This record gives sequence, C-alpha cells and structure tokens, in this order.
Amino acid sequence: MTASGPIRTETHDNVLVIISDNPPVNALGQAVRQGLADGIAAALADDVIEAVVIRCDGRTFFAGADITEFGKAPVGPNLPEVCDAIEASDKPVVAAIHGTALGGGCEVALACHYRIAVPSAKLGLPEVKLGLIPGAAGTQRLPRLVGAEAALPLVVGGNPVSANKAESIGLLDAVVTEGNLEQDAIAFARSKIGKPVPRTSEQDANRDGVANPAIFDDFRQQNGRKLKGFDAPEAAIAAVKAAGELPYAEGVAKERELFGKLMAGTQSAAMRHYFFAERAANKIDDIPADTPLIDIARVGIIGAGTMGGGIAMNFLSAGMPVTMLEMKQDALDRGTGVMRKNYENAARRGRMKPEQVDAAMGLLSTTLDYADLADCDLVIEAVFENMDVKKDVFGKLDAHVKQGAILASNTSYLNVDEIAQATSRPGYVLGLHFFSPANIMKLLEIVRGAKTRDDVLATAMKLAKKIGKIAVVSGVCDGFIGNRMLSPRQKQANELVMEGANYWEVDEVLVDFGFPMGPFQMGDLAGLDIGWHRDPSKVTNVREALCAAGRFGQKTGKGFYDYDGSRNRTPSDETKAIIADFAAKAGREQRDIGADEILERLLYPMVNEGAKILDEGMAQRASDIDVVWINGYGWPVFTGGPMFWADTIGLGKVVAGLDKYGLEVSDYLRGKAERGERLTA
Ligand code: 3H9
Repeated sequence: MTASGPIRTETHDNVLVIISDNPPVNALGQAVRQGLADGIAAALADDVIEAVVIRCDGRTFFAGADITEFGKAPVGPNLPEVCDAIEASDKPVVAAIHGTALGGGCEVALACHYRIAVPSAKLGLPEVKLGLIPGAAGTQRLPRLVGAEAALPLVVGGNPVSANKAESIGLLDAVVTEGNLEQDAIAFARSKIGKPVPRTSEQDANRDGVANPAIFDDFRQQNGRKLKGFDAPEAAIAAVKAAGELPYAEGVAKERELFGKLMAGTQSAAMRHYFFAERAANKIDDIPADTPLIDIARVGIIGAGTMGGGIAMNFLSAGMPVTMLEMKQDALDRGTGVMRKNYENAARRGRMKPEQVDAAMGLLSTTLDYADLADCDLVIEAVFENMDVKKDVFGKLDAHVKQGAILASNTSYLNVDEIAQATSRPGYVLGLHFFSPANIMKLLEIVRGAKTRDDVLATAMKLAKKIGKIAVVSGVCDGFIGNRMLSPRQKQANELVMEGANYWEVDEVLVDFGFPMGPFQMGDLAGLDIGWHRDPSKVTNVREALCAAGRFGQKTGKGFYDYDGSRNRTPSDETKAIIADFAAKAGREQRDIGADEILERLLYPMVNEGAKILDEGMAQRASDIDVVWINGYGWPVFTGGPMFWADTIGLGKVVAGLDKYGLEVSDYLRGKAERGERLTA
C-alpha cells in the first residue's frame, strides 16, 4: 500500500486499486485530484499492473468537486485534466461506485473506461442546483455515452438516478452485489485486460440529438415551468446540444465557456450560498453536537384537521406510529379519510406503492381520550389558533402525557412561552411550525422557548431530518421568522393598491421576480375568509368587503380575481370597484405606480424586518432567514433568499430606498449599510 494525502493505492496482483478517503463525502479537492493523477501515473509506470479500479472509502463515491474551493484561486491539477488522464490510460480503468457519484464524481466515472455500482448507488449531475453546469466534460461525455435524450434530464434537471436506471440507459456497465464492490470491481477489471479500452469521449450515442433536434425543444416545453428564471438549465441544454454538433474538443471548449460564465454570475453565487445555508440551518450554535437525544418512538397529534392530518403523514411516511386525538369521532373519521385519500393520490401518481399506503395508514391509531397519549414521546398540537384553546390543550397534555415527553405547538404566531406556562414542564415545550400542506412543504420552523431544554431542541432538529424537513430554529416573536417578515410585505401590498397600483400588477411584479405567486393570488388560494368575523354588515377593509360580497377566493370561483372552471384567473371589475371605493372613502389619491417602486416597497421592508430579527437574535444567522423564505414562501432560490439578495444589490441601496418611501429603517440595517457590511457571511 502507498498513500498520498487522502488517496492510497493497494496492489492486488495485476490490478491497482486507487482509494479515496476524504470524509465526509469524498469531495474532489486539490489533494484528491493530485492523488488520483498520481495513482494513474503509478499504474501506467508499473509493468506488473494491467488494470485499475477507482473506489472510495466511507459513505460515498466522490460527491462532486469541492464546492468550498469555488471562487478561490485554482490549484492544479484541475478536474478536467485528471479526468483526461484517467481516460487516456491504455490500461482499463473501472469506477466502483457506492453512495452517490455526483457532479465531478460522476464525471470521474464517465472518464473511466467502465463503471460498476452497487444497487443502492445513485449517479447524477446536480450542478444546475448550484447554478452551474458540469465543468469537467460531463456535458460532453454523458451524451456520447447514453444519448442526448437520456442525458438531458440528468444534466438539465440535476436529479440523480438509481443504479438500475443508470444501467438501463447505459451509464453503468453492471450493477453488482451490495457489500462485495471491491472484489467485483477487481474481477471486472481483470476481464477487460487485453481488450481495447472504450473511451467515452469517442462514443457516438449523442448523434440522436442531431438526428432529432426536436428533443431539445420538447424538453424545454415539458419542463418550462420548473426552469423559469434559472440561467443554468438553458446553458445545460446548449452544452448537451453542442455534444452532438461539435467535435469533442470543441464541445469541451463550449462547456468551459458556459461553465465560466455561470460560475462568475450572481445566480450561482446565490445557489451556492443556499447549499451551505441549508446545511448551516441544521446547526444550533450554543448546543454541543453530542448532546444526548430523547428517543422518539411514538408521536401524538392533537387535531385531525388539514394541519394535523398533514403533520401526522410526515411521521407515518417515516415509519413512526402516530396516535391522533380529536374531540369528536366524526372529525377523526373525516381527517383520517382525507389522509388516506392523499396517500392514494400519491400512489396513483407513482410516488408510492399501494402497499406503502396501507403500511403508513396501519401505523395510525385514533382516540378521543387524552389518556391514550400517555406513552407518546412527542405530542404536537394542531388545534385552532387561539391562546386560550392552546393553553387548555397543553394543560391536558401536562396532566396525561408521561414525564420526559416533548410537547410541541404548531402555532404560527402565538407566544410559545405563554403556552409553555400552561404546563408544569416548560423545558419540554417548543414550537414546531409546519407549513401547509404539511405533508408536502419542506420547511419546519422550530421555535425555541425561553425555557426549552437543549436536548429537546436538539431532538427536534434531528427528528426534522428524519421526516425529510428542512428545519430552522426561530426565537419567540410574533409570527416567528417567516410570517413576521410576510407582514410588512402584505402591509405594503395593501398600501400600494390604495395608492393606485392595480392588485394584479403587484402580483405580477413578484411573479416576474421569481415567486410562484403574489400576495393577492396567495390570498385567493388560501381563502380570504380565513379569520373573517362572518358579519357581512361589518366592512372595515377590502378583504372584509370581498368576503361580504361572497368573494372568498379560488374555492368560490371569485376572490380578488375571477376564476373559470380550470382555475384560470382574470382581474375582476367588482374587486376593482371595491378597491376604488375604499380608496375614495379614505381620501387616498390615485397615481401611476411603476414596477420598480412596487418591488422596492414590497421587498425592502422585508429586508428591514429580517435585519431586526437578526438584531434581536430571533434567527441564529442571516442564512437561516433565507432558508425559511426559500422553502416556506417560494422566494426564488436563484437570488439566494432575502438576506443574500439584499447583500447582492447592496444594503446602501436598500436603506436609500426605504428612506425614499418614508419606511422604517432599523438601526441595525442602517449601521451595516453605513459600515459597508453584509448581512450574510
Ligand atoms: C461539481 O462537481 C462541479 C464539476 O462539474 C466541475 C468542476 C470543474 N463540496 O449534505 P450533507 C459537505 S459541483 C464540499 O449534510 P448528506 C456539506 O457541506 C458539485 N463540501 O450530507 C456538509 O458539511 P457540514 C456537484 C460538501 O449525507 C457535509 O459535506 N455535487 C460537498 O445529507 C455533509 O453533507 C453536488 O452538488 C461538496 N461537493 O448528503 C453534491 N458536498 O457537515 C452536493 C457535501 O460541515 N452534495 N459537502 O455541514 C450533496 O448533494 C450531499 O452532500 C450528499 C450527501 C447527497 C452528497
């Protein structure tokens, strides 16, 4: 055995095995690249060696280039050079893949002459998710190996494929038994000795894109909505197209040009920020990583409504038993019926197998009696958003649920500390704010009360990962991180329409920015009657006037907008008249308001609120705020989230804009702007 940094080699008679050990994910940093290049050179220089295997220790094959090196001065050898050296070898080189061969890792595999993997392995080119395209000839080798049509979803969509799928499209030569990868790879390599080595760059499956150029437009058409606003997917399509149209070396040059442009752009910077933000959000700064966790085997849910049902589905899908409590049997029956229907819909769409529906629902039990929650390790309350109701529930939980269990509220605004006071164990109380639909939406705000214990918080964070959520810790404040920042945006949206902006223009400005919908479309979707007092004679604002006119939103076919049977919306004359009437009564002068003013007045106050949240320590770090808004409210990831976006356009500009419109500027934000600082690290 010889070793150089994270790479070592082992000789098995005539086969050299090159092994990377670079935890946690075998990222292809400089030392790894150097070690790989040295390993190949050593194999070529040794007459005894007739074949090479490249594999990784630890949990995964190379998961990509080392993203922490991006933006720094490059130190050779670079990855394209290493890949070329592997491919140029005249001794067969086999990639032996387990875990995830992603990005540069997949490109290393493509440069090898053969690729084999265990069944649990995944392969992919996720660079678009970092606002990039593959930069080590992946866009040129992959189509040559599997064809442009099969390459497009991998390169442009960025989602990995299973080993079986990879084998079926020709990306893998064999899927081998789990647990025996190295031996199988050595045997496979030996079977190829003496045969001409197949080089991916010399294959020609990419000609399908030349024979049928319509595949590119078809792909665009099928995926248009998902790709809207992003720069990288279009570059990825261009690169795959070039793989069919240009000789290999020219295709590689085209890829490099596109890669370089994207790497220097703001979208990739924003998406790389987001990559690390999502991982940082997992970490709780003042709690040691080795804090002992509370074992969570059984979960109780109070309330079988939309929220309670959705929350329960998260745990059932993760294989955890749930006991659901309601006040009346018919509410339980209704709630569990909706859950089953949701699962069955998922099965119909192929997202789960029919037997998984039964397995999940089989883990659910229901009750009308708090005593049946006694053994739960975690109980989440999802009842009506009212402090007295919540306190009553927590009092009952305190009386019935075993000591040491975590008691959580799904409140979206209320004071978690006050709720905790309804129990004799406030240390075990915290907020778990799920977003609707709770079985789909990724975001979870974990609300840390003044007395919440470290182990309770750390357990909640760990559990979030288990049920597939992206969790962010928030302090106790009105609306926590997400809804607190939504509030000034909504206030400005309402003001703008009172001053003469059309409400659909306000929506359009946000959609053009990259949000899936604007505030008035969102109101229509959620239902304008949420929280309405239900007295049509009492009308004090536009929303109440719309409700009084039976305009409850999409569900009644009319809200701010009119909807046809397919939910296509058009601005409504009735709504326009209602708004005009309110503006006139309030003596508000109407004027033309441009898109720039609309955007600035909607988003700058959010940045200010985010700055206050940071200043008060309600968020641990600015990037947590970005994670909340990207995952909970559709803020476009290609801008990096509100805090990163503010840094990108400049805090001075944000403050000047707020001043111009006479809006609040916090001392924290003004100070940062004056000192030329950023909000994000
Ligand atoms: C690329 O390859 C460009 C090339 O085409 C061209 C080059 C010229 N680099 O996610 P986890 C860290 S672009 C550096 O929690 P999991 C991560 O930050 C790259 N660090 O684990 C975290 O650190 P910490 C294309 C990385 O098991 C720790 O590893 N590849 C990298 O849930 C654990 O990560 C990708 O985009 C990296 N590439 O998921 C793949 N990857 O503990 C990106 C991870 O300090 N990676 N880290 O917070 C992933 O998708 C997931 O990490 C993976 C594991 C699925 C591999």
